[in-house]
Amino acid sequence: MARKEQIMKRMFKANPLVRIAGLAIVLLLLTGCGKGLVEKVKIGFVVKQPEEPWFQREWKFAEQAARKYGFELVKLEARDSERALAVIDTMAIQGVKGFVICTPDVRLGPQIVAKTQQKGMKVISVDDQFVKPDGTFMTDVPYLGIAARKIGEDVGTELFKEMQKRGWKPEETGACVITWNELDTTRERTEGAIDSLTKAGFPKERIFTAPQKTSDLEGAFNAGNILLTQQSQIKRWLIAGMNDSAVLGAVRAMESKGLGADAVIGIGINGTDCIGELAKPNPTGFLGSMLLQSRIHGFVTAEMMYKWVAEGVEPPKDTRTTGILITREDFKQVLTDQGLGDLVK
Ligand code: FCA
Repeated sequence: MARKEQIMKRMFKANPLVRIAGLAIVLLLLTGCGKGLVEKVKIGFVVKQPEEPWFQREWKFAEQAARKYGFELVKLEARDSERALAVIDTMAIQGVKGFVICTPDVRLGPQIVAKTQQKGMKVISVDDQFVKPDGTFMTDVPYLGIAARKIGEDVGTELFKEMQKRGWKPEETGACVITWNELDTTRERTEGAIDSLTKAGFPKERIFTAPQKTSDLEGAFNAGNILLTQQSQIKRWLIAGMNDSAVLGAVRAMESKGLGADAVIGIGINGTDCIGELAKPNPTGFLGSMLLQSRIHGFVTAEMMYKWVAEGVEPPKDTRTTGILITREDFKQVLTDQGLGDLVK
């Protein structure tokens, strides 16, 4: 051992180049410039409603991307605007290079972008697209969302088909559309459902919109209740809404008025937030849901951000995903095929 040390000492003395190189390595490590050599890239994933299974799935799939590419995923929730801006600071301090966000308020877009740029980070918006103060979209920020109108139209088409299958007359049926018009992606869904119902021949005057005050099941329940009190003469209903929670809330409101599976046909959107409902031993008024592709929303956005940060590959500015109908009969199989098998185990 002593001999080894002697040799080292002699080497250092003898070769100034070795000494300089050694000194440089020490300096690099001390100043943190060598960090990249040992530390993983950090990517953030911020969601507005972490209690919704939809957002939990996005996180889960983003984690798969983190494992595949070897980056670190920082998951954060932001239920309001203040928190959304605060988490950008948190991420900057943690050394996050870029993040994916479903913002609690799309009008916060310009502030999010300004803060992100100021911190030298990158941002991709998922699900809910940022808007400018004049209400138009911030199309320069990469966005991945759903083909909202088409998916809404499909809800309307399926509702109409099921109504016909049951032999209900449109003039004896009502359509309850729970709306959330704060967001374009949600407004387009319910507008699409209304469009396709009317195109199929459902009477326009029998379509009733009921706005949610809060974007959760309770908000939809209250909206549904108000409508049912106003239209108590209608005994058969179709239900559409922006997502599973919206339709489930209205289904619960119908049940509270004694209208069950034989009087109600509801179709949700997301497919992730209605598993318990579809698994119930007895059918309810909730017929099914348009299953969205949470894998693409979680995995692909995180992957895009990683490639942008680590390889300089710019993500596409606008990506849209589609949905497929799941019902009590096939949801277990379809979810398994879509990589969501753990939800139905
Ligand atoms: C919005 C809704 C979510 C989900 C997502 C794709 O953010 O709030 O429930 O439908 O779009």
